[in-house]
Amino acid sequence: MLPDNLHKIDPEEAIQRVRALLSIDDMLEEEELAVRDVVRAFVADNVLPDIDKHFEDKTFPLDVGRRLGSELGLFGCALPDEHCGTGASYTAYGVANQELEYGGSGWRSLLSVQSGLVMYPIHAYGSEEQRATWLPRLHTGEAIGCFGLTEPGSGSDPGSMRTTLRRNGDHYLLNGAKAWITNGTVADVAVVWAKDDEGKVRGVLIEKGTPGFTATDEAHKFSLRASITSNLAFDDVVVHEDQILPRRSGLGAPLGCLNQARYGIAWGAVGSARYTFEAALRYTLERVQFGAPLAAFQIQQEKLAWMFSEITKAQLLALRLGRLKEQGKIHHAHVSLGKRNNVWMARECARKAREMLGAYGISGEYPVWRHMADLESVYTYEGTHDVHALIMGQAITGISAFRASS
Ligand code: TGC
Ligand code: FAD
Repeated sequence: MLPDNLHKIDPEEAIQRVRALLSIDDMLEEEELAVRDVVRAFVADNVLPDIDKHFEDKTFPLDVGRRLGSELGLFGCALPDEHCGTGASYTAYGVANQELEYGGSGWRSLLSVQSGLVMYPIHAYGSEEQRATWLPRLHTGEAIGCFGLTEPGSGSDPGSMRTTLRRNGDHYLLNGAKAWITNGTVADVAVVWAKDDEGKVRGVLIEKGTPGFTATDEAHKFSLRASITSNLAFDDVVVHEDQILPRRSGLGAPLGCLNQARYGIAWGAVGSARYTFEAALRYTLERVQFGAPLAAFQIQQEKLAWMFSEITKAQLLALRLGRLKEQGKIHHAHVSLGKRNNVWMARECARKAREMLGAYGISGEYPVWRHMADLESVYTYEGTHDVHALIMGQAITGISAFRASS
């Protein structure tokens, strides 16, 4: 028989109470709250019901994914561009990432890649013609894009890429390979980074079906299974001048895109952490061992208090980044701070939640495992946790520690 006071706690009521305690609603504008509500409803109706099945089957429902564009207008929504911008604030865009990653990291990946890694370079570095051709279709989700920077031999060090863009008469030839590319096999357009004859990094737009361009899916993957990850190969692909992004060259061009996507991840990770925190709270209130709900034991409460503290700090950090971005004051070291801290925090929350659920922590019935597995990719892509420490270290000290000294 349980003591009376331990019977009375309804997990759903507890979750509502904790959501109110975590709330930063009074720091958000009306439009930002409206975006949150619309994306939250979309996730409840269209993502949560079958994401675990997609994770198990290693599939992603792209037709539903396109609706982030056609119905919600999220793709590229914060870009100040007549072809796609909706006037949404960067904070509204961040909040959308947070709500999507509550559902799953693969859903936030779709938004990050499409908006930050495909639409941003076309908007910021593209010609007027390239912008008019691609941005409207990418905005509605009619077209899907991918971003090819990483190669089999070049990950954290993209400056060592081997893909080349060589002049050949009145055109160029693209040769090389890209690895671990989100949405590579389904993309209508690939933004590919390659070195030209002078060794300068250039961005080129390659359409699906171009002769010499092939894409295949990554076969063995235990993380981000409900997301498409591909390898791209380029064998003497003919590239015309109008496919090259004309307004920026050098490694800073792709890195500028990463600032956009990393910003979205800093917000998204908070959503994932909220999911695993709520799962742990629900489980420990329901599960009775040694005559009481697990939530009544001090060790479990300490873990919940840790998650609550870190989620609170992380969402304040994300909001700070949003406001800095809107004021044009953000430095890429701020973005590294947000990506690094918030993904670390979400990964720790997922691990704690998994252990708090005991055996159920590895079961698809309580999908904490899926978040935990997906966060291993998020911790690695868009710059690993340690690479972001080095980026911040360089900003703090003025000394680059990327290369081993001889
Ligand atoms: P370094 O010499 O430091 O910099 C080269 C040039 O780039 C400039 N720069 C930046 N510009 C804009 N934004 C940034 N964040 C920048 N960081 C550096 C820099 O000023 C310099 O410009 P210039 O004009 O002097 O030439 O470069 P380095 O060779 O020492 O390398 C360091 C660096 C920054 C590349 C490394 O720290 C790094 O970031 N590595 C991580 C690579 C990465 O994040 N790859 C991500 C691939 S895309 C992906 O993962 C998508 S996942 C998608 C999904 O969500 O599903
Ligand atoms: P490495 O660079 O080989 O690093 C291995 C380890 O060494 C890491 O722990 C790293 O922190 C450490 N390390 C590296 N350099 C240093 C250093 N100087 N000092 C100390 N430690 C160091 N890429 C794209 O271009 N487009 C995409 O759409 C894309 N999507 C992805 C989707 C998924 C699911 C995954 C897993 C990856 C994706 N990537 C994508 C690739 C991703 O960006 C790279 O995996 C990432 O940049 C790390 O590169 P790497 O895997 O080659 O690791």
